[in-house]
Amino acid sequence: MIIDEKIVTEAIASTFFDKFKSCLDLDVAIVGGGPSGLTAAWKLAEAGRKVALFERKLSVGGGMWGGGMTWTSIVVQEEAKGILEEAGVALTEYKPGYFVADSVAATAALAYRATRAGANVFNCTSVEDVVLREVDGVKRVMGLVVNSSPVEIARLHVDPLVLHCKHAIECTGHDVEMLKTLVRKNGVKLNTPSGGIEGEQSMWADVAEANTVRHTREVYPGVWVAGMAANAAYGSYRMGPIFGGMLLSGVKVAEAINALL
Ligand code: 48F
Repeated sequence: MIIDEKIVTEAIASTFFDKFKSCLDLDVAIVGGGPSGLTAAWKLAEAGRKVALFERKLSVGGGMWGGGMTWTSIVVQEEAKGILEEAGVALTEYKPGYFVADSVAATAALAYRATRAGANVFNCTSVEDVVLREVDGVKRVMGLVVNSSPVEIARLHVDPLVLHCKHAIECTGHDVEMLKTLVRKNGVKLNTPSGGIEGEQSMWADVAEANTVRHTREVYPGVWVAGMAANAAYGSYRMGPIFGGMLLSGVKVAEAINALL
């Protein structure tokens, strides 16, 4: 076969734009491709929902690749180990209740399961704003405003593009970036004790892990928080490289949204 570069180019352009066009009306849009976002994408796609995940960086995986301090092992507790096993990740019990996995294998497995289940992943794509609508006197987030990450990094003056969704999941981690934009630009009240973003506290792994799952919920009409963003929104602690809460949070948000669709 003689390879024609034009056909390679055409294959990329047409399949990518078909994928993008098919995502203009989503069941669920996920912002951030760390462990919580990838798990939510996997479970929602597996349930047959139209889902897309937008990740600013070239690679999905967020803070999971690097284990603890770049030492590439992660720990999960008993309640979450089944999620990694289901994804095909090998785990060993280090001490009773503490299960260890290779962080690269775990991240790759979540990304594979999400995409294989049918989630559309757009890497190198930054979410810079949300779409708001008022329905029956209640404002609701109805979509995302996205731009190419290189455009954002180079600070080029290029307008973004927009897609609609029934539900958006804020999975941007410690920075809780999408929620901050929603509050800063619109002065809206969130479903939190203060009505604003409570902010993340220092390290307390035990409490933080339970709270990550407890705080996974709808924080504003149309917007759900999961993973570290749930702790930042509702004011709980950080937990470092134990990842069970992130995985369980991804499953919880997927199940909660799936039940509404
Ligand atoms: O931080 P991250 O891994 O979030 P997570 O799923 O997991 C947290 C853990 O990794 C770790 C921890 C657990 O033990 O404390 O930190 O809650 O992934 C967040 C992803 O969101 C992307 C960012 O690049 C990262 O990959 N992100 C952040 N802001 C945006 C974004 C944005 N505006 N648009 C698109 N992606």
